[in-house]
Amino acid sequence: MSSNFPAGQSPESPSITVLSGGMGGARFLQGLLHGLRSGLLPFAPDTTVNVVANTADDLWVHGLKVCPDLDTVMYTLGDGIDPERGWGRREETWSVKEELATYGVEPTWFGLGDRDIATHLVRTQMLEAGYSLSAVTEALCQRWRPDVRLLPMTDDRVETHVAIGDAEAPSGKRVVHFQEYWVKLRAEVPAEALVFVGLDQSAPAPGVVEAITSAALVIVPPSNPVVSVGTILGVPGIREALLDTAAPVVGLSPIVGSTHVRGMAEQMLTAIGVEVSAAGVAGHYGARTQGGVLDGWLVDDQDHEQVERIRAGGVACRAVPLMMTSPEATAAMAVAAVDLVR
Ligand code: FO1
Repeated sequence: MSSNFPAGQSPESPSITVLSGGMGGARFLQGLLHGLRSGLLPFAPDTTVNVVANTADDLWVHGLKVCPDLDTVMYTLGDGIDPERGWGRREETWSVKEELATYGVEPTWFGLGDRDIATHLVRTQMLEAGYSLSAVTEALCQRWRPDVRLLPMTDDRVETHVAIGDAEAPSGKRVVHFQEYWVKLRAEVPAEALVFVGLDQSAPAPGVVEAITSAALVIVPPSNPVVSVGTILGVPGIREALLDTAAPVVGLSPIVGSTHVRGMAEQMLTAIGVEVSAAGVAGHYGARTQGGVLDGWLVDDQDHEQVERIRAGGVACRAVPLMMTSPEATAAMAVAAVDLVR
């Protein structure tokens, strides 16, 4: 019954579903769409791409709801992103931020640009009027037209908090919001533990489970395996959908050599005791045949010696260039990912 399918999808039209964080996922999506729309992938060029995006980076700041990963995907695919920063708007100005700092209003360490603030004002007003985050995201995408169906992983409030050492604290620790850890502390102190506030009580947003169970292919891009993909997998019902789907699930390693390409995956993997390597992340996600999520895993050429170990873990594996240096290079990665599991 096509009524079981989300709007715009029917049993006939296959879709590709991507579980995405912010910058890494957005850059991968640029290449995937480039490859798909130019016929480089073995899918109809008009195949729908669903994006299930992480929302645990979200935070309330200056009374506004900020959704970094949703906005990074939306701005990147809608051609509004600042290419140098990789987040926020290009042609941005910072008058409001400067005025807030002059008032001495914290946090001064989190940069909200004037154009970006308009997005948060629209989102906050709609949330306060009773719209769900999914409805807000759909409305914002009417303007940005990102060429994907952008779905928050959940409409419920979930926040990643990080426990760090604090000599002054009686417990020797204090907990900060993920954004404070990443933006203010620059992830320069060890993350001793991660707390995913609200995650266990959250539910998949409308269309998320169907986007996974009705997909022809599910991709885990080189997003942060702990605080982006890990949080998506932590929403009750999403892991089950990945085990149920007839689609192959293929991932691309965010770790090349002994560290992340960008971001703070190394610190996050270390916080949860996972080996910081392509094979370590593959083992953390697990083979779908053994209750995990992966059927296939691409590693970078320089990690080719880990391929056998990953295959031994029940996951198909190949070493290819994994540097997303251009949409064409990223499209080649997407082609390799599809080839690995078809
Ligand atoms: N990242 C920074 O390094 N500094 C910032 O001041 C900053 C502000 C910011 C505002 C809106 C937004 O959507 C993203 C922002 N980011 C900033 C990036 C953000 O921390 C990351 O996109 C993710 O949360 C981590 O991947």
